[in-house]
Amino acid sequence: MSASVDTQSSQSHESVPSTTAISPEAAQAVLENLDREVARHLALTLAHDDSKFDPEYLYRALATAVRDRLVRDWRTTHARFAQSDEKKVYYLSLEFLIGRSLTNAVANLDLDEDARTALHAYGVTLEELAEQEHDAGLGNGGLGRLAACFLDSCANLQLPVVGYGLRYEYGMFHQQIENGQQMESPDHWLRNGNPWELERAEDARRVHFYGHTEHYRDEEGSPRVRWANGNDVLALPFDMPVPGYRNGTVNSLRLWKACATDEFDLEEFNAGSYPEAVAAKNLAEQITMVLYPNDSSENGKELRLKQQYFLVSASLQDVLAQWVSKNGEDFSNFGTSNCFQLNDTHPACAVPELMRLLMDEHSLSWDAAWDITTQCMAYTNHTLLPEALERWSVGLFSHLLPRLLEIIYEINSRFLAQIAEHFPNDAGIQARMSLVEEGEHPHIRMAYLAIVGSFSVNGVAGLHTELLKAGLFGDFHALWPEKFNNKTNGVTQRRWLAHCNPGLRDLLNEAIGDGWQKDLSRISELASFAEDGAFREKWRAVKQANKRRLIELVERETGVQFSESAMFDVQVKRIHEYKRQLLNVLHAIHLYDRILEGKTEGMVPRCILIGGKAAPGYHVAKLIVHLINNVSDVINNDPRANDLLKVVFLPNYRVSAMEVICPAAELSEQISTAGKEASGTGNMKFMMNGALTIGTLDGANIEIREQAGDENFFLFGLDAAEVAEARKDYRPNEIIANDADITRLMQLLEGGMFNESQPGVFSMLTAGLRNPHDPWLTIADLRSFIDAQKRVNDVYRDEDRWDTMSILNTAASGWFSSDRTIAQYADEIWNVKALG
Ligand code: 26W
Repeated sequence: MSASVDTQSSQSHESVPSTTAISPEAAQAVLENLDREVARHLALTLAHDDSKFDPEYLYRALATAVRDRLVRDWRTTHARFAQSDEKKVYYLSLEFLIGRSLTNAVANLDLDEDARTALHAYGVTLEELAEQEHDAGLGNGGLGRLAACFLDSCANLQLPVVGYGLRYEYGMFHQQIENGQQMESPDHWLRNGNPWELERAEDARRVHFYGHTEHYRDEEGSPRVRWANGNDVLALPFDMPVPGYRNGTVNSLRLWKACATDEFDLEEFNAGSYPEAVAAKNLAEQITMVLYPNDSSENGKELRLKQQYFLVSASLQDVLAQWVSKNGEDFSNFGTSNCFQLNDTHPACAVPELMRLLMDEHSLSWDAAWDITTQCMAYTNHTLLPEALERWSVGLFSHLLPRLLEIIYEINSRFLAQIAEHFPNDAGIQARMSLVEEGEHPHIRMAYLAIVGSFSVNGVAGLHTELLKAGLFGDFHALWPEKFNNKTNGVTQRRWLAHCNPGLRDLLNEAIGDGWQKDLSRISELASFAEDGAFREKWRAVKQANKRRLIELVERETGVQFSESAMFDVQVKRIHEYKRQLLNVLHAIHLYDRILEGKTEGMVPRCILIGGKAAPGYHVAKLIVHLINNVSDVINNDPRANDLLKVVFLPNYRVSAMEVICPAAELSEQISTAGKEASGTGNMKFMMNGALTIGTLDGANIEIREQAGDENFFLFGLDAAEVAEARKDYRPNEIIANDADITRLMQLLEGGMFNESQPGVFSMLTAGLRNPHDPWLTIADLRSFIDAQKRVNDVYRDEDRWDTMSILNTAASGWFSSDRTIAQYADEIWNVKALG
């Protein structure tokens, strides 16, 4: 190796010896037309023999050719980022639910025409080829998809933001339905390689686990701590490009893969024989093997804590190494030049880990390190469900991360002294606010750790933030009101409108120009077309075409035929009791009951589509999936119901399925128990695509209704305050007995109509509905829901009125662009400017 290479900073991606350096511009000039590049990659990069033409190869060739075109802007964006002294942001998340990348890159680089021309010769369309790509399903649901939308918006706004996450070998599990029940199988999304990632071995980091701490004095006599005798695991980064929309910016998402270090094998496993030692690599590599499929209850597993610390430690070391290579050991401006946004508490170990790195590795004092840490950490909460709040057992912590636990204890003792002073007369407050939940098995409260270590705490919709301030984090809000703020979620209109709904995109472009793709507030101009008959015709034609696309998907996946003239009534999201898929099923049974009773006058044909995954260990959620499938079987096989009602459970709901579903939906079901859904983001995708919402006053539904107008939203149910009140004296059995419709539908359900061969399988669900302590108050909202659905039915009969409402919903969706959300994070939390 030449001396000139040795002196290059190992941090710099630009570290190419000068004799062979190729500027990004020069590299770009080498590229030929896209069709030639595709042919070249097929023949040379992939050595594909095109006599047996394979679409999988063609996909890879096109993806590689498109990626080559991203590289110039990627390199210049990276260089600008590395050189700039402006503040930078790091979005730390255990989940990035990216979906597919090909068509997104094609659209953002404006390569649509070129790609179509290139594919013409192979007789394949871009849409067909895009189907070859496996979804990158590195997330569970809302929180993970939000992270992906945020990265897209940061690139669109040219903000200096890097995403940091884990490169799971297996993403969200694949869901199949057998005999009505959910079966999980592994999702090996990387099996055909991933053309969108670049491995950066030169930036590998080491992450330490287990061992113990040693306190000693350095040469100057200062007290120091070292973390000794543990195991190291190597963190190997893979970078994925995040292209901005036609603006020359390509940001980065850096995903870490866990690898064994050589020492790990040889020192720790020397006792065994060589093959066992090599096999032991598995232990280290397990860390990033699989995404945990829970989205609402923490399970306290050691491997999960390892994942969290692994992400946090590798990412913070990465940022610090870049800082040191530029600024040396001077950290005086670090806190004002960097911001870490914690996506829920999953990366909350960042607080003690940054303290550790600054003190133990860079010799800062506690006070200096604490000032920096609390200057640059910001925490987003995504859930009010108590069972989803992370608590790690002190025993586990001290075993796996002994140095971090010491630091957490020190943070806590200083914090408790502070609150004793602030609340001198409140005896219980220390125990309530302590970072350590005492008891036989003490636990660390990760949300409290995140709040104490951060300068900003935000909720994800107006109601959610208010409930956090008044309830869950009430004591903290009393102590530090200025820390709390709201950032209502959003979604990227580029994927969730322009890409997934090309018919509507073209119609919008024709009507109001294409400015909305970069700035969704422009979509309000659409409102002036709401009463325009000719425009409504076109609007309807687009929806019908999208419905035909969904009809094909449903038929392919389930064998059930939806009718184009029926109303498409859709609920897709994770299966959870609080999201009340059960309420939707009860309504479906009610409609079926009316059909059986012959009371169908004025009834509009409906196709009800439900999709979503249940956490593999969440028994009740799996039972709900089973019930939906059984109800679907009975109704779809009853000729009496045929023309009026279909119910389908669509298996394996995922990003690429939503791209077909939301453009076709007419009614969006957002029916959670008020106060439980932090925000929702599916609700926004449906609204953008012209669906009307039937919903409770929960999460961002409240803001959707405010934007669209009460008259363009189907409201039902108790609000959050009424829910709290109703719980005090809730008598579901009386409600059932006093309502003839509800009595009859419960008779169908409890009489075994949907489980003839399996008596009692659903009794847990029906008992839950009848339980006065049912936390979800499903029966309390059922009458109001049935009535609201009747209003939906009646409006749908008036096509023009429905389409006007639909247009007005899309026109009012500008607020729900993640560009707006990210602009608020940038101004109000991060204090960062565009690096144009
Ligand atoms: C520890 C297990 C676990 C894993 C994930 C608990 C909780 C989660 C997430 C917080 C669940 C989640 O995705 N929450 C959703 O976040 C969305 C984005 O802010 C919101 O729109 C949804 O309302 C919220 O349920």
